[in-house]
Parts: sequence; C-alpha cells; structure tokens
Amino acid sequence: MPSVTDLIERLESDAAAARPKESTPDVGVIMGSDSDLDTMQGAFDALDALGFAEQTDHADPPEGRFSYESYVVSAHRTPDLLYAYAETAEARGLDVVVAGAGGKSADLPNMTASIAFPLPVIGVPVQEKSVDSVIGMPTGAPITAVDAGKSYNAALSAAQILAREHPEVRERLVELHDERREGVGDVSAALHDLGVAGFRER
Ligand code: RP5
Repeated sequence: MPSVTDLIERLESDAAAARPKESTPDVGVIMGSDSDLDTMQGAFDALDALGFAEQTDHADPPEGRFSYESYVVSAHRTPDLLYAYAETAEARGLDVVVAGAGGKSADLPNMTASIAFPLPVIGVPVQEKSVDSVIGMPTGAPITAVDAGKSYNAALSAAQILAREHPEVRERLVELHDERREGVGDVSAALHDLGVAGFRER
C-alpha cells in the first residue's frame, strides 16, 4: 500500500498533469478517519443517486461526465497530507470538496477550506460535538456546513454548486427532488388508506 508520502506525491503529480476537467473528479469527499465512513456514506449515496461515478484513478476516468473521489485525510495525524490535498484540489480539477470530521476538534473541514480557498468546501460535522469546530470560521475564511451527520445534504449542496455551470446536474437535482416529494405522497396515502396497523405490516 502507498505510504502517506506516496499519497502526497501522487496528489502533486496529478495536479502537475493538468488533465482536462472532463476527465477529473468534480467532487472530492474527504474524511478524518475511516471510522467516519458510515456517516459520510450519505454523501456517496447522494452522488450515486445523481449519477456521479466514483473515480479511483485520476488518470483513468470512469464512464460518464461527472465523478467524485474519496480519501481519508487526518488533520492531526497527517497535516502534510491535508495541506497537499487542499493545495492541489483545484489543480486536480475538483470544483468542490465535501469534508467530514468528528471529535471536538474537527479541524479537517475548516483547514481544508482555508488552504483550498477559493474552492468551496462543505463541512460535515460527524458528531454533534463537532459542530462548533466545523462552523467556527473567522471573518474572511468561509466554509459552508451542514448539521451533524448530514453528509447527504452536503453532497446535494456540492451538486447545487456544479449545477450553476452544468444543466445536466441541475436537471438530475430537480428529478431527485421530485422523486423525494412523490415518496412523501406514497407514504401519506398508504398511512391513511391502510390505517396505522396496516401501514406497519405492509
Ligand atoms: C477525527 O477523529 C476523525 O474525523 C474521527 O471522527 C475521529 C476519531 O478518529 P479515529 O480515532 O476513529 O480514527 O479526526
């Protein structure tokens, strides 16, 4: 397996390759630990639902125009990897980063936002106790953030940013929104028409 130093070199070399935007990931999803993966799964679910593919090799894009990548980047255990990820993000073709971290000192999202500026970063506090440290940025150093655990919404927000430039992403967002609306109609009618007991048994 590659070492942290190898990963840093990989990021720098991908940035230097200056590949066309169509072949690089559009959304970067990073998290402070693989123990965050279950919470961050919502981001992947949303991106999958929107038709994004996962890109696992920067030099070998998947089918389809839109893709995302994922890495574990620990602000405290690998600050050099954090710096390299954030500093190369724009040159590697990313348009937006979703960054999740837990604990009381959840520094990955806000440090990524500081270093990657002006690239937008959407922070996901992995736990309730992480909220203050994710949203607490000083004036002039912005981050957008969602509520604790709401990684699905973070990915939707990332797609909203992309949708300003890409009508296909906008269209898919509207479709997904409509599907969610119809889902409420389905359960509402089922609850009423089957009754509570019947609804629970269906
Ligand atoms: C944070 O510390 C991570 O984002 C994670 O939520 C938390 C605990 O990490 P592990 O000790 O499980 O690796 O940096």
